[in-house]
Amino acid sequence: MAELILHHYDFSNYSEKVRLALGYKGLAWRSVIIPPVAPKPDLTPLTGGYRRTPVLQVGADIYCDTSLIVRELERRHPAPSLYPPDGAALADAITYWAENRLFRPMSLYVSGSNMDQLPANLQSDRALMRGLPPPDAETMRRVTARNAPLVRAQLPRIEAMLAGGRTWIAGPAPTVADLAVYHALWFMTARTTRLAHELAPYPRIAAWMARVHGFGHGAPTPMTAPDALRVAAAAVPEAPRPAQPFAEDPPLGSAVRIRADDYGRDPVEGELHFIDDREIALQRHDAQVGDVVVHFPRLGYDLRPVR
Ligand SMILES: N[C@@H](CCC(=O)N[C@@H](CS)C(=O)NCC(=O)O)C(=O)O
Repeated sequence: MAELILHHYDFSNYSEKVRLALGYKGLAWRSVIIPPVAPKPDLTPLTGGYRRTPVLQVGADIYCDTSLIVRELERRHPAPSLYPPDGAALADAITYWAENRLFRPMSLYVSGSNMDQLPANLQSDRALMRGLPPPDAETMRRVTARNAPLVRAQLPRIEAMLAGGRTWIAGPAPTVADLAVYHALWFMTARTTRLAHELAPYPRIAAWMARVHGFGHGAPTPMTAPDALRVAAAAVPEAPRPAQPFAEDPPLGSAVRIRADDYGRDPVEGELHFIDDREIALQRHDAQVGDVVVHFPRLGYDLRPVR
């Protein structure tokens, strides 16, 4: 069976979500460390332009965005489940809240509080990724001050989610929602303990974070980026499952372009290879790695025909 290859870097919180999913499922995987800022010359041949982190590679199949990556891990390795039938829909909704409403102010508060610890070009890269001018020190100070209260206002709500003896966020068993809420909070103290005082008043959060941390990261072994490209070049993409398009979707085999609908909107072009209510996959040819299929979640991505 083809190996699971995760393209990631250590302080990436979305990568932490996937590393914990690999740990929960007890999986072995290969670890390719990618740059935290663009350009990413060893990733682009695989994705065709998508630059966000992490990316999962299985042979010549490339999975973008953690909302698809964790589901793909579940499809390939169903047990133990992160999407139990009675909790999965609620877990998806909580995940959406955690990664949009909670994490955005968190990332601004944390980055603004740790400016002296971050790679010099990180803030300008992230601004460019959102189509904004690079922030100066005064702008960062104001952004930090605006976002700290938005984080602080939400922490008691998370503590409340764990009230009444609840062990996990979305029900009696762990779900993807535990990973989503955890990675947003993990980001707070991943680089420095400067903001640890924000979490200190919440004993249930602390005990629950220790439980999620306990999933571990599975069994990673390092792989170089050139070796990952060689794996893709030597593999052929897996045969697609039967497509289940909506009437409005472009036809299979037609030329399409897909991009994130929020930030990091670099487009990827190819032929529509598979589509259903959760996933969109494009086949593309790359001079370095040959034919690859790049998979995206349906929600959060903008799909258009190329005319
Ligand atoms: N919706 C995406 C968000 C991924 C994301 O924003 N990742 C951050 C790193 S944690 C990123 O891509 N930053 C820019 C970069 O790494 O180039 C997902 O779930 O994978």
